[in-house]
Amino acid sequence: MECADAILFVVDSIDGMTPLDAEIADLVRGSARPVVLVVNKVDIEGHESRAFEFSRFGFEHACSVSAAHGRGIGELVEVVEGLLPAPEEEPDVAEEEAPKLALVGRPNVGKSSLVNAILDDKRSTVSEIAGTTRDTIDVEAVREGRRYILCDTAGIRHRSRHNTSVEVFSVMRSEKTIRRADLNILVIDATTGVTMQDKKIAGLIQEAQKPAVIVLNKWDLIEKEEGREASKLLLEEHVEKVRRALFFLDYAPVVVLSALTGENVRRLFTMVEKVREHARRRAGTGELNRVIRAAMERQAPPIRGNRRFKLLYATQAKESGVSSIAPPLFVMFVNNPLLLPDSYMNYLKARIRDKWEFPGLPILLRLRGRESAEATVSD
Ligand SMILES: Nc1nc2c(ncn2[C@@H]2O[C@H](COP(=O)(O)OP(=O)(O)O)[C@@H](O)[C@H]2O)c(=O)[nH]1
Ligand SMILES: [Mg+2]
Repeated sequence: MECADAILFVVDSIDGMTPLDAEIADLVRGSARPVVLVVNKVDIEGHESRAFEFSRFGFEHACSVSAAHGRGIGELVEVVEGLLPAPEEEPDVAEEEAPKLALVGRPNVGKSSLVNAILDDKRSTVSEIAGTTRDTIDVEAVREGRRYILCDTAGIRHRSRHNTSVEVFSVMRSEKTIRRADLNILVIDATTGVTMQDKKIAGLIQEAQKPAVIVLNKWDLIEKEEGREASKLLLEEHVEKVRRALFFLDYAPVVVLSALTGENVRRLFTMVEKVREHARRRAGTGELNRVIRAAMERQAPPIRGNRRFKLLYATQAKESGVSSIAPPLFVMFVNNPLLLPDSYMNYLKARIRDKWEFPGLPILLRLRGRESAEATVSD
């Protein structure tokens, strides 16, 4: 009790109150620690009344649970969270590591032009980074006191008749860049729209489960073609087309801009910051469990071989230090991870996204079983 931040005082509702319980209650009261009275073995709603006699102990916080069936665990976790000391202050933004923003996309979509547009922008100050790899050219940009590292996929300038091998090569290089990045900026040429190769690169981002923003570049050419006013009306349509073609990267917001004129480049950074902010957000355990339980009530998980999936509780994991823009990771403690199909995992992720949005971020959901050490991760 001395080294605890909080004490869970567990009693057995089937045995009822015993003299030993009363003794322990006195001990616990003298500990000067927050105490939660946990009345266990309340397996069904109808047994709630068994918990009443323990209210005589007079503890401020009490929960009835069934450890065997996972009943009331989410509520218990919520109560405990409320009693624990506040988490340590978030680190100062300025002290944070600069996120690596990779510009990826097929040749000639305007990646290097976009880097130059950022560097030319009065709001940026820039310095090249020593030790740049062969695959990318990295530069540091500072905007409004925030540092970023821009990784431009080095151009493949030599011409080749074996076009396809060059393309495969560039996709392979993209893969490496994508995995190294904290956030990928997938550049698409607005005049051509999404091509097969764009889809391949987008697929790599999705597989790598990386934060992403899609840039629809060369908008000045659409304006020139259609006229400024008319192109405004076309904007939604173009964005919709990109979304439909890259539906599997649905978490990535789309920013329309022109690297040539520099128009809307600022919006790209606003978006990157928005993604970063959401990466720092944490869903409260209580609310998360309510959202997931409501989703499960609306649509129950399928039964597999007469075994029913059971959720004990869910929580958002802390994964600090992994990346300055880490995707949100949720862990669900369940009876058996194998009982939940991927389609249902995706359903739950969609409900989490309805509630917390997480723009630009893939939602990671991990199941942890209590019957065995098995755990599965879904994309
Ligand atoms: N009109 C227009 N041309 C652009 C834009 N961005 C890039 N370009 C042109 O597209 C070509 C390829 O650009 P580059 O930045 O080298 O593409 P990268 O291969 O993706 O790095 C160059 O001729 C650029 O001038 C843009 O926003 N508008
Ligand atoms: Mg280039």
